[in-house]
Amino acid sequence: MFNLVLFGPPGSGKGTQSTNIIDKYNLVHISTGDILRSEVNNGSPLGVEAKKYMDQGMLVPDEVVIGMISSKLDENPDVKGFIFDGFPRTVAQAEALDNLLDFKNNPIDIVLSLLVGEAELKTRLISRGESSGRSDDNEEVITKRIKEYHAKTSPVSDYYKRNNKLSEIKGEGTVEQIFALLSEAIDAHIE
Ligand code: B4P
Repeated sequence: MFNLVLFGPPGSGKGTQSTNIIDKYNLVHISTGDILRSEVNNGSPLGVEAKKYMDQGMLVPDEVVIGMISSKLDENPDVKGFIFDGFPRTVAQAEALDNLLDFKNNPIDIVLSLLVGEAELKTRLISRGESSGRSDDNEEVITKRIKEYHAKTSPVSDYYKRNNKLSEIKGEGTVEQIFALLSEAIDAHIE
């Protein structure tokens, strides 16, 4: 089994690059952002609760997200591996994920961290907001999401650095160039 975390600030290209990685390496994609948006669209109790946080650029509470991940792992018992996209976003989530995977004897193999400057992040997210209509892609909410990232999510990269799992990847350039760098890091790890 091969388990990969794709890490980075909002708009760093996690969702974009995950699509390429799952195709090439045949991994199951778990995106907490996608799962939460689908719950919001379905109007489920979880979605109604999550929307309050997402619309303000805040992280959804850990216990909600950890419960979602635990169910997804149980739904996919015999797979080649997972790509975790947008999860973990807090150190508590990272510890919970380690516990869930240790229990299954399939730890995280590699964490790929996309490095993108703040001006580029804002440009990308504002442009995505114009085409997608996502309620969290306007300037005010984007600023809050980036602040939330620095306060709560960026310590996750230190957590994985301490565990010797972190590889930093330049996340600016064309989608193809960045995918080539990600593939190189994955291939080096698999070989
Ligand atoms: P996510 O859905 O995870 O979204 P994201 O961080 O905004 O985007 P991503 O990094 O995937 O960027 P993308 O590829 O789309 O989170 C949304 C919200 O859900 C969070 O704010 C939070 O409230 C909640 N949430 C999710 N997970 C959570 C968790 N674990 N705990 C608590 N709350 C959680 O790229 C962005 C744009 O850039 C796209 O338009 C793309 O086309 C463009 N782009 C990508 N690569 C590019 C490149 N190389 N050059 C130019 N443009 C590029």
